[in-house]
Amino acid sequence: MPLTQGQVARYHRDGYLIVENVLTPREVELLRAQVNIADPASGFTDASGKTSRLSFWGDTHSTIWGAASTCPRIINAIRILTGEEVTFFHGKVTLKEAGTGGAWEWHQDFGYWYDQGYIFPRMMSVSVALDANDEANGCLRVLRGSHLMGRMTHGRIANQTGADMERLTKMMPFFEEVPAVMPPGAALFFHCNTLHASGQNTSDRHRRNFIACYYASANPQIGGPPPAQRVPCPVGAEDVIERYAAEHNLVPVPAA
Ligand SMILES: O=C(O)CCC(=O)C(=O)O
Repeated sequence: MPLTQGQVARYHRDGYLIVENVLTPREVELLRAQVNIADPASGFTDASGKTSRLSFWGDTHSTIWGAASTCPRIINAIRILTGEEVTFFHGKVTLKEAGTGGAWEWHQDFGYWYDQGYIFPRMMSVSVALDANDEANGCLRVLRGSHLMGRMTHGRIANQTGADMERLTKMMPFFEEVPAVMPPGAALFFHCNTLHASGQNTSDRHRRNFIACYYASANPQIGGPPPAQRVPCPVGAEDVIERYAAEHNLVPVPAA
């Protein structure tokens, strides 16, 4: 899945890029089977009290999510879009349950990664749809081009980190708000300063996505290891997800 020059240019102009068929239907089914809907551990509450669930992973070898973070259709796109070598940062599975899943407030990821000491916003994420993402089940929404204005002040909104809403409300008319409507297997690549949010899941369908985050290996971090010691994110085999599943006897779950 090489990106075209046009796609790369659109990413730099808009701060995001949606690409379909990044994962195959079988890869999606294998990953979806590993989302633990019953896991009560990881709720993030929005301003109205509804909850989205997140589970995190921190390496590229001990889970199928780590393996997926090294899938060449993902990691090579990340390297092309950042334009430099990248290191795996962390990943998360987001679950918005049918009917009850909560919203994510407007924020930039660099709004809080900055507080972890990263000097430059040379960091980005990919959110891969494991279910169809649409407005009814709370798809991600992005403000086109907002990555170009730099980092906003962030604070706490319920138990999430959100952008300064007083300023953002006045800024919104200057941007186009784009819902990231995606079929399963599609991916939203987005810059760490792109403002994004997502609504509540008012549908009768779960919304499951996995998000993998990366930083430029040469991006210094206050208190972190020297950039020269950073390990570039491995690039897995084309069938890295299927191989991981076969080695660990994981079985797919067809779409509901
Ligand atoms: O998955 C979503 O709807 C939003 C998640 C998000 O914005 C984040 O984890 O930073």
